[in-house]
Amino acid sequence: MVPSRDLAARFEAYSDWRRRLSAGVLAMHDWMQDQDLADGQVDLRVQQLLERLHQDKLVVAFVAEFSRGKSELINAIFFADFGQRLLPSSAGRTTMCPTELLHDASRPPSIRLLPIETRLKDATVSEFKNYADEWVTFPLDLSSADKMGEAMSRVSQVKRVPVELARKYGLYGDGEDDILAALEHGDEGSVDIPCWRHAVINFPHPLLQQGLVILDTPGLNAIGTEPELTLNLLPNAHALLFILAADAGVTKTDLEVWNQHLAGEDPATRSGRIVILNKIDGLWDDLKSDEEIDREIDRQVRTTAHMLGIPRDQVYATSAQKALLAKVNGDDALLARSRLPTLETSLSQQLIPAKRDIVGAASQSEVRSLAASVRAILDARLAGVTEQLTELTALRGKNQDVVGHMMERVRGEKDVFERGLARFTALRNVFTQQTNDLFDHIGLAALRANAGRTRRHIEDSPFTRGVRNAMNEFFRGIHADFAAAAKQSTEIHDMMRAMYARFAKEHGLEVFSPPPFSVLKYQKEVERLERAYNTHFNTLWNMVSKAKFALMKRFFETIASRVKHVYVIANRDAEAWLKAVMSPLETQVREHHLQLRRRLDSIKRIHHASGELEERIDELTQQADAIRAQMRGLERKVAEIDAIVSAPDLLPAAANA
Ligand SMILES: Nc1nc2c(ncn2[C@@H]2O[C@H](COP(=O)(O)OP(=O)(O)OP(=O)(O)O)[C@@H](O)[C@H]2O)c(=O)[nH]1
Ligand SMILES: [Mg+2]
Repeated sequence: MVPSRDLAARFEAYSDWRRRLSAGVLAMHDWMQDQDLADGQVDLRVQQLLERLHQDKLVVAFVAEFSRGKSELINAIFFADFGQRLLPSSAGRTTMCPTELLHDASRPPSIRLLPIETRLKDATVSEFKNYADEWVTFPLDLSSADKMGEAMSRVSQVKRVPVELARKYGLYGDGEDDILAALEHGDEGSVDIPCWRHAVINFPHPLLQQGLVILDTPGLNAIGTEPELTLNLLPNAHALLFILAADAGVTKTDLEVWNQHLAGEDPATRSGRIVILNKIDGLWDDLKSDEEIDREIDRQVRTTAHMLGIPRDQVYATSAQKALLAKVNGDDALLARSRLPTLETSLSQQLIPAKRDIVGAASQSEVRSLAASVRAILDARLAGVTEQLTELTALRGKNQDVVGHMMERVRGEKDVFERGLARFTALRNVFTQQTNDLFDHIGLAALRANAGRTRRHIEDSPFTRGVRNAMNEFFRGIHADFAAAAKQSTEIHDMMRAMYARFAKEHGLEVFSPPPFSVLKYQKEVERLERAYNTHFNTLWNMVSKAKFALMKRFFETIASRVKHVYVIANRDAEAWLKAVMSPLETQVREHHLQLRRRLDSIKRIHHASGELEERIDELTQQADAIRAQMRGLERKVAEIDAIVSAPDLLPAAANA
């Protein structure tokens, strides 16, 4: 079995697992609906869980200096089936813009390109993704590998423009370390720049259809000019593959790329990093024995690991070019010699199970919390029925007077409770007010105002100190927002906890302790952005002298757009939390009210016709049994989902061999 099939098989098994998990969740939801146990809140949460499972992506990014063989490696691992090179790969700078390969079934196969001119506008690449008219789209003809290769070759298109214009785009400066210093210079005062800022290739490759997203990046400092890459695409990738070339060794610029984009401060975030020492075919020397060659490769691998400060087994030696050739020609011996199979196996073994664990744990915890909310309703119902049963059983053989007395008591209880409902309504009003305050702190309006202020400050004072102050102010504002939100949510939490305790005490309801809301996650993410900003600020500032301003503004817009994303998630989470805190109380109140009415009802009936007592006791016993059966049914559904989550992969036998 060819190991790229192993990657495909594992990925297919992972998708299959996701499908089974979705089916399990769907079955649980169907059952809840059948049993009349799903309300709007449950429906919504199930919907969201299914969507998350469906859209789940695995992003693998290739990062390196130019000409190390990123594009060739992607061709060899993923696209050898096409019998030729799909992504352009050649000596010198080839890939000129970040290129995402993915599959989006809602669009026809195509390559979409964002013109470089958009660098003059404030919006970020992710924002542009929402506006189809900003992109130039070419269809992909899947029946012809030649035509596909031709369409994909556009990612290396350049055009000659006056130096002044390149400067405006933030692509050209005067210093020695110009971003694109290696660009071809034309006649006096002109320079070649990339035609496109970003490319999205949409095509139905089996792996991409399963949710794999490949990110190919351009080498040579170009990463730094597109903040979208540094701040968004790379940090969010599940795996980063860093490529070095055996013929070049670890150069100064390789180290710069590594330190800026891959090294990371936190060892935990370094887990998805894989280093590839490519072009080992350069060491294949006919005058040396295989052992000598292996020793030489091993020596280079050790040096590389040492220079990057990583364990030796995190470095994989390969020849992308020979692997592609071998796969195209079906030459197994050459493929083995290229060592690509070892890399592919380890990629699929490390990446996919880790991803599966994360998705499985998240889904399980969501299912448990859903089941718990349904269980709480069932518990309340069972408690109500049991109480009625006790009451009625005690009436056996009692005379009408006693029954009348009891009716009065329950009626009194019901009246007291209904008067208590006024307090519940008052609480709802306070809750709504506090909720509004919470959203004032972390609402998008607050962020918009803060970003607007920062933009003005940057424009008013476009110097190092001015920009730094403005940015520091921006982050201070955000931290203050989240601190205020934390305080507000604690107040809400305290109030609700007190309310639950009081209801439980006064009406004999079950004590529920509402979950707290933590803003730590958002604060951490903002801190990460702030760190990224601090790391890249100086580099950017020194890189371009004249284009500084345009670049800085774009840099700020990217950060602002990431922060906006954090706010959006925080808002969504806060909304879900508020529901989780309030709706059990609403359910408790509703159920309790219903039970009081039912109790009163059945005693009334018995009061009027005493023959009904035994009949009513039977009825209630059956009801209690039915509720218990529902509880068991719910447990079974959760156990079924647990079993799916932890089931071994359904790998085709050959992939395990
Ligand atoms: N000998 C040899 N050449 C290779 C190997 N892998 C890639 N190359 C060649 O190296 C050159 C650069 O490869 P690319 O795939 O374009 O490199 P890249 O990292 O994508 O470069 P940019 O797109 O410019 O950032 C091409 O001519 C490839 O054919 C290899 O394993 N062995
Ligand atoms: Mg390339």
